[in-house]
Amino acid sequence: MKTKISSDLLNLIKNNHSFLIVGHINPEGDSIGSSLALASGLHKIGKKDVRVVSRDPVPENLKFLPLSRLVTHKIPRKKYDVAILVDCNHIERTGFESLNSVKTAVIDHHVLPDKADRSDFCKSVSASFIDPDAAAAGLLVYRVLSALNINFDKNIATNLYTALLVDTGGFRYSNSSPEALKAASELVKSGAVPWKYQRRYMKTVRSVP
Ligand SMILES: [Mn+2]
Repeated sequence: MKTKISSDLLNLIKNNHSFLIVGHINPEGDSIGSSLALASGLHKIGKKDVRVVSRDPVPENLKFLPLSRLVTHKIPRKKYDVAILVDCNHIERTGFESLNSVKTAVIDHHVLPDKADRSDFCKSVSASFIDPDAAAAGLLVYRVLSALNINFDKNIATNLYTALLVDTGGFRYSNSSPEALKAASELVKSGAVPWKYQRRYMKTVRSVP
C-alpha cells in the first residue's frame, strides 16, 4: 500500500511563500534531482522564493541536470517560511546546524529512527511524507507534484527521471517497482531522454541508494 501524502504537507506548500529545499551531504542523483524538481514545481505554482541548498557540491556527473547551477551551499541569513528536507529525514544528514526557517517538512524514503531515539528535530517537523517502500525520494516528489496538479516540463522530468535512475541502479535493483517504472514512463512522455542520462551518469556511477 502506498503511503498517503499528508494533507498537512500539501497545505504547508499551498499556504506559504518562501521555501528552502535541503538535501543530504555527499549528494547523489536522488537528492539533487528530487530537490531541483521540487523547486521547479513550486515555481510553477507561483512560489517565487525557492532556494535549493546542498552543503556539498553537485558531483561532476550530475552537472548536466537542468538548473543544477542554481544549487547553493549555505543556509541564507534570511528566514524562510518552510525548509523541506528531501531524501533525508534528519538535520544531521543535511550537514547544517540550523535551517533558519519558521517550519520544517520532510519528504523521504528512509526509515525514521526508533521512536525512543527521535530527537527534538524530529518532533519539530510540521509535516512529513515518508515512505520507506518508495524506490526514490524522486518518486515521492513525483507524487507531491502530481497531487498539486503541476504539469511536468522537461526540466522536472529530467531531474525526476535521473533520481529514479540512480536510486534503482538503472532499474536493476529490487526496488524497481511497477510504480517506479510507470513514473519513468510518464517522465519520458514529459521529455526525459533515458539513453542520454544513462550515458552521462552511469559511466561514473557510485550508487548509494
Ligand atoms: Mn534516495
